Amino acid sequence: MIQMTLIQIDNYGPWTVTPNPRNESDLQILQSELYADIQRQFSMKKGLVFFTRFDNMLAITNGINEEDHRRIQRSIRNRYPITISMGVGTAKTPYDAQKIATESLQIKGGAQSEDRKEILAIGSLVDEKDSFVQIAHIDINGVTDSLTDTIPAYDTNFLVNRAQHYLMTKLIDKGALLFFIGGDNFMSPCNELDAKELLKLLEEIDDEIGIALKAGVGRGKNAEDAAYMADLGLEEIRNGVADELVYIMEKMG
Ligand SMILES: Nc1nc2c(ncn2[C@@H]2O[C@H](COP(=O)(O)OP(=O)(O)O)[C@@H](O)[C@H]2O)c(=O)[nH]1
Ligand SMILES: [Mg+2]
Repeated sequence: MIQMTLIQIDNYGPWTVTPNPRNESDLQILQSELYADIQRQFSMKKGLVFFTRFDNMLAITNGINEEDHRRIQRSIRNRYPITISMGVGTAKTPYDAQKIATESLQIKGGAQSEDRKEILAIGSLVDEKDSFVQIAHIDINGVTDSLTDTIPAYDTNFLVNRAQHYLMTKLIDKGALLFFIGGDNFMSPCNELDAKELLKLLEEIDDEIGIALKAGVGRGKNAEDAAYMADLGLEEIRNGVADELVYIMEKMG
């Protein structure tokens, strides 16, 4: 079972334009500082946050309990001009976990409701014995030589974005999510997806749009271990140790 938390800024839309529209650069600074802050706090408990839309972030939070979530909310309230609400859900697949997390929060009020403030809506929390996270760290082959050092920066960015869209489209059918994490890298929380299915999907994308991908897959009891194992798996492929496009590594307990 994977546990996911939706983190949502309360009433952010209205705040950005009240009393007058705030400078976009200031909003960008607020959003990126909030992301870094929330990442730091969840990572202390071995969680992992994806910036997603910045006003809405999704995190893998296996092992993080109610009081841990509340402490983060209080700390943000004390230091920022905004507050955050959270929804928590657990399921066999990451897609279903974030769906439950979202629904738990949605029934407590809208994102732009003036009455909804610092809600913590827990659908469910994962038990230690059932805790399992699988993450694929997916990377585009040879981006630096073939793109970054060769074509205009914006064109590379466009291509990375296209790869992301294809990956998201195929992964969602398997109950898996996909997040851009920088450079030419993506992370996919993908409990329940087996290596064969992932390999097939990467090969399809290469056939369809000519973008060659590889993936390290990590498994663990929490996001930190799973992501680290995924990184190690990817290194095996990069170093040519694993003669495959998908390589799995595990650390349970
Ligand atoms: N967030 C993140 N970015 C990475 C990671 N590894 C590489 N990158 C980024 O991806 C770029 C390309 O790296 P890499 O895929 O190793 O090189 P390639 O062989 O040219 O595709 C780097 O310049 C970084 O910006 C990683 O583990 N996490
Ligand atoms: Mg690469």
